[in-house]
Amino acid sequence: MKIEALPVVQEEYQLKDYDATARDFQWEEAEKTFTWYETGKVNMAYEAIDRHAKSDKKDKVALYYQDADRKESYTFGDMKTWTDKAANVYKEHSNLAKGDRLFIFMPRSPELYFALLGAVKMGTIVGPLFEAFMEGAVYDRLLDSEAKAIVTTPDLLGRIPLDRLPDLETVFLVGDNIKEDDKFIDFNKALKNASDAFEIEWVDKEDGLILHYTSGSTGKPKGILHVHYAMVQQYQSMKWVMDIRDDDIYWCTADPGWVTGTSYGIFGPWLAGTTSLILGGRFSPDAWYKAIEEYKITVWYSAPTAFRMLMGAGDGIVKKYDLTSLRHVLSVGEPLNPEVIKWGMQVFNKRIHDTWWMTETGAQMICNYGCLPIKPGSMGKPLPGVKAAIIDNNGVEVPPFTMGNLAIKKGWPSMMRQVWKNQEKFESYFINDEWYFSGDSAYMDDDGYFWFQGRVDDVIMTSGERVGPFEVESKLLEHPAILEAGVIGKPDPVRGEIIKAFVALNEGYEPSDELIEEIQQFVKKGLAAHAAPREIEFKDKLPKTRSGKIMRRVLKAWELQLPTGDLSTMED
Ligand code: 6R9
Repeated sequence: MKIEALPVVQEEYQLKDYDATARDFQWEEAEKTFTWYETGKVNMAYEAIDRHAKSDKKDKVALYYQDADRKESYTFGDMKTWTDKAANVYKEHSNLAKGDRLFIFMPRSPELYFALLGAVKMGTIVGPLFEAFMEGAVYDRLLDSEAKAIVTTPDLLGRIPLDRLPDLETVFLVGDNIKEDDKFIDFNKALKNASDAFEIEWVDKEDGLILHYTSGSTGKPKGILHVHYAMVQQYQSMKWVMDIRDDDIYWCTADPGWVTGTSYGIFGPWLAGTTSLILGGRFSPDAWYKAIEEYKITVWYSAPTAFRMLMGAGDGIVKKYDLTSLRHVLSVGEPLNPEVIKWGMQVFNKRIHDTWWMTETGAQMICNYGCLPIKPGSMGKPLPGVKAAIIDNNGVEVPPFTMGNLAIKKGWPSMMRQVWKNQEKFESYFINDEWYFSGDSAYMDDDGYFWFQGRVDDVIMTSGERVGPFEVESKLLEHPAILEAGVIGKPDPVRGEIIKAFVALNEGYEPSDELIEEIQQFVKKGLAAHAAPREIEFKDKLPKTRSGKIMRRVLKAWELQLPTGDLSTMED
């Protein structure tokens, strides 16, 4: 498939010369940005908040918060006050100490951000949870990490099986009319009464910061631990990938239950001293476009599933809003279909910059930069300082255009440091103590751009041909009838596997045999005969994670009538 690269559209980016920087850059240079480089005193919350509160950024807005009921703003000075108070709340009302685990289980609100950064100031390891988690998911995570405290709301309390969590000593409740005792503390009341003077806990660069649980295809979710030092890469990528500047108004749409909502919803932007919007509540095209218009968002980080939903809402609604403030639009979480990039060019007049990374990598790894042309459908090139390659199962690099394991040379700054209490699992990610195996399958072209194909276990082998499900899904999405598509390999006695597509239709389209035939022809003509799905099944909605990933393993389990495995991260 011939793909026209979208050219660079603007002259000046902070990353000016990709090739030269990729050749010469040393992480040591990025470390010099931080006060600890000179003082030796490290804490993520100091670098993200206190440092700015002591500078001329004191009165700059750090956080705009808005949901259906609240509309507030907090300067870096305010953020220092509230996070110091939160840290004092923990100090007064619990036995939390450095290295202990505190979980946060609540919808987005300013208090969530105070609670999280306050805990970081204590040297506590924070475990953020999606508010939609049900009891089983909450239990697994709190038990595995031996959590000592949790910040939650009265509404969610019923999903925390307190009697089965012996280590959980303190429950901070964010809400009204809280009945208090030794275990249950009224967080808002305590916050109001707490002193705003807190001696921050200095930690080691390699001390634990955040614990994100992520599900594999089998087994229990694993706790991925990141350390304070991750700031080096989170900050640097804000500059080079997000191209963030002092006067930007930045909006990351991700929930902090997902790594994107912490690395780039909390740490990254505030390390860079950025004004950041947090929009609470549920997705709605009107509310989202209105937020861009009202806050004059300049840099916007979202996900393909959200872009596809906006696309599905139609162009009529786009025209109601002024979106001209947008300067830089980025995407993460799933492959970014060329169709979506085309739509972005039409409605925002902007290229959407794809970024690839994982919970385990802690920060962006393979990205499209302002200073480089974008090849729609490609994830882009490695962050300067990061070495990515396609390797075979023995850890040997393969030639361009050969599909293989997407791997990263061990040792980038924001790399996970542990799988909680599971050294064996941690080690299983690495080969020859040299390469980190992402579990994604991809190829590299002769310009050094990487092209995602699917999770290694999603790649389809049909009549001896390897087919990446993403390519087929992208082609399916170009068909006017199709809103969402998920593609799997279905075992077949003759062909090894055949391609089966699950599709959800746009409004105004009905399932029919003619439509199946039409879609098959569409993929055959547009992509390749062997890539056309032999079976197509219509669904109202596809199973997705809360971060918007189509759960191909669930489609596969449905198809084969197998158990679906851990579903705790699936959206409602
Ligand atoms: C940040 C995040 C990681 C997995 C990853 C890959 C998929 C993420 C992608 C992408 C294609 C991109 N993924 N970004 N696939 N193109 N730009 O998403 O972390 O939730 O741990 O997921 O997501 O399969 O391996 P996480």
